[in-house]
Amino acid sequence: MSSPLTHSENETGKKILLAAPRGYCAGVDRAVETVERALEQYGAPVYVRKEIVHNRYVVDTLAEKGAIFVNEASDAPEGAHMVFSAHGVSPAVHAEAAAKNLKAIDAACPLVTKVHNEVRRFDKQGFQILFIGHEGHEEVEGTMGHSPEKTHLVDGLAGVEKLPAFLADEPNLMWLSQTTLSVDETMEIVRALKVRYPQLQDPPSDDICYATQNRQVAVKAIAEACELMIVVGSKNSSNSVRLVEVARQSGADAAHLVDFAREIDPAWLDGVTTVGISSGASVPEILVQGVVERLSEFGFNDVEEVTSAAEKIVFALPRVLRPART
Ligand code: 10G
Ligand code: SF4
Repeated sequence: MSSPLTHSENETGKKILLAAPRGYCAGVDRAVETVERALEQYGAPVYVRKEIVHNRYVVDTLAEKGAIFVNEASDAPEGAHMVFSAHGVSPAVHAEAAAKNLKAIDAACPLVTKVHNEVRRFDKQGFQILFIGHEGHEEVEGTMGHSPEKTHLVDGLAGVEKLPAFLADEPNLMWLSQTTLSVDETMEIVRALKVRYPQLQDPPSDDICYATQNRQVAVKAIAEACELMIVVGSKNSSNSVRLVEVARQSGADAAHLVDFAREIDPAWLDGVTTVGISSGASVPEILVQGVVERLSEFGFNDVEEVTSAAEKIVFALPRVLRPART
């Protein structure tokens, strides 16, 4: 999408590089549509456990349509419709919902469910699992909840030292991870784990999902050319925060995370000719276009999209929300 402007029309020389892929992944698209369809099918209110995805705008928009966001399944009234967030939940949360006769709809991304299944499978096969992820994140709580006794959290490189001593003598050790981590940082942690546990086995497939990986590669492709990188995303969005880190590590002079265009500080643009833009997997494109429009007020009118991968993956909605076959 190179701008049609000639050099003389765009004398500022100021340029925007738009990373692609960016924004919504297939799991987020499915989860947001799950809440919208549930509202259409059952009427408001529909309860949602935690933020359906970690994006302020998405949550506020769904709340306006009649979704009620609660912290725990038990916070909804008896018998209500409840959607579980895209980050996935543990069996204990399903049990809590059943105890209140909730009509639960699980919007967990199928790629998170894949990790849940791996955890259960390796637990059954007698493995202890070193789970790389961020403490307190909903996905981590949900995934580790599928085998609370056999999973051990590794949060960052510092987490390697904190693992219990008995694991050194454990012959069956496997590592798995949260889906939205930095690929480079995770590999660094795995190398450190293998020094400490030479018997550690690799999982059969990547847990860091295609969307996380593609967005990081796309940011790396433009970072060096950018004096400033703006990543659109919320502060509690793990994958969005990772994009800011990747931008800094890959050569952008500065990188900032914003929920909305209005948060851009004009001082960030002092002396800047090339701004990179990306957005996390939970971010609607309308917010990115808001940033492009705001930057045009500062003379950034030349927009070039730099595409490093094509994404075609789409996930079917939860079965109860699919149209009945005729
Ligand atoms: O990046 P995190 O996990 O914080 O979530 P998000 O809602 O900002 O983005 C979508 C990713 C997931 C639903 C986690 S699999
Ligand atoms: Fe699924 Fe990956 Fe999106 Fe998470 S970030 S919802 S795992 S596609």
